Amino acid sequence: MNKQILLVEPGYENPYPSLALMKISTWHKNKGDEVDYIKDNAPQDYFGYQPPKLKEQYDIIYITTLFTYHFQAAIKSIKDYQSRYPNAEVKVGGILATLLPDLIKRETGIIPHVGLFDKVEGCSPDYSFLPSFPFSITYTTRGCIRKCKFCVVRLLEPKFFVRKNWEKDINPNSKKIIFWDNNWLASPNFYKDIEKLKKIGKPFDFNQGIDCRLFDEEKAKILSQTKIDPLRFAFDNPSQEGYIQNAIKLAKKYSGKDIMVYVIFNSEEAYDTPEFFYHRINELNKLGVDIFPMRYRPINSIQKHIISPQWNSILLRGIKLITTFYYSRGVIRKNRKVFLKMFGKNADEFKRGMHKVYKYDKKLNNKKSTASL
Ligand code: B12
Ligand code: SF4
Repeated sequence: MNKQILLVEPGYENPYPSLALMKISTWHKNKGDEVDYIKDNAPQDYFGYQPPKLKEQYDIIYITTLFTYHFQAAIKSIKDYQSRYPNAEVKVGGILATLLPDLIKRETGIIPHVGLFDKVEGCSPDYSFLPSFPFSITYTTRGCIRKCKFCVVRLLEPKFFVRKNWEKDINPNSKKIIFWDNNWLASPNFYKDIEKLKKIGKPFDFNQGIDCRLFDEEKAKILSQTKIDPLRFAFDNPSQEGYIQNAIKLAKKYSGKDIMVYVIFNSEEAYDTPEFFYHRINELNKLGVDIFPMRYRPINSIQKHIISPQWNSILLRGIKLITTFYYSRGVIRKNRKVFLKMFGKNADEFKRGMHKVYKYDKKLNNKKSTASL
């Protein structure tokens, strides 16, 4: 008999829908089951999503989880559906569940699914719940050949492997393809993928970045002939020193594409100091690229805002204020003059500047709160 399936995306804020649930949906629909998809607290326009009329009964309820700091929202959804559907089999999985399974069990009594769900890995996403979603989402590989300590991929996807036929995940109506590969350039299928991408002809974005240590003249040339937009790299740790500068120079030699570089900071690594942060953003700004500073989120706790031993709240607040209020959407744009004004000519000026911004903001906020009393 066909089963009644409910897929639940908890009520946290996330820029993209759950690819995991979209795959699980296809898997069940292929078996002839009926599937409803619910996004708790869905924003006003969630890609044309219309909440379904929930049924009296479901056989299986799949609840996904994403960032560890979404813990409260995830637990709330799990408990809500457990009490609303006491006879259903409630399954929980995803990134938070994989990283902190004991916490899920303690709060809800459910032993979550840990790691990838092999049966659905090969399924294409079901885009039908989100009629105005403008993208196709896929990945050509899973895992990563590197094991950076601050990154959780080594725990979520311990094996690096290639996914065949990713092209079947493409929604013909989509405007752009978004790839969530952790390290595409490590793929033995890189050249085959390029051929497929040229044939498909849509713009595409490897939005987790590509590895500057594996980027060379040939790849720069080949990528310049594709619709990759933008080109994203990362300058996270000292092993990328020299490679990132070289990759940017090569990319610029062959194309005028926008370049964006992620810079993680505030991790617990000994090298992750404010001085090294300044060094990285200064190097990148000198090379004329956009920078996306990315504050480290702990991978083994539900806290969002930790302050690592090398950092302090004043510097972190200063970076946040400048990148969100002076620049926009967290991106340090390439203008050199503005950069020097905002971040200074060296690490000492940078630190002093952040203190000034912090104090100024505090004064402003104190004034505001007195005014509102
Ligand atoms: C895509 C992605 C994003 C997207 C958002 C995703 C979304 N849906 O909105 C974008 C690019 C915006 C993003 C941003 C950020 N991200 Co991010 N992101 C990812 C990424 C690359 C893939 C996640 C994904 O969807 N994979 C595809 C699906 C199919 O896989 P999956 O979810 O694992 O699901 C599988 C299994 O878990 C299982 N499963 C899932 N659900 C369920 C449910 C049931 C019931 C069952 C049985 C099985 C099951 O089945 C699936 C198939 O095998 C991961 C890294 C990674 N490789 O996982 C980082 C990751 C999740 N991101 C991370 C971080 C830190 C961030 C940022 C906070 C970074 C920052 N400091 O700014 C920002 C947050 C921005 C914001 N405003 O929210 C960290 C999370 C760490 C943590 N502590 O939680 C990760 C793990 C990266 C890392 N290298 O450490 N991210
Ligand atoms: S190279 Fe990137 S994806 Fe791979 S382990 Fe390091 S941070 Fe994670």
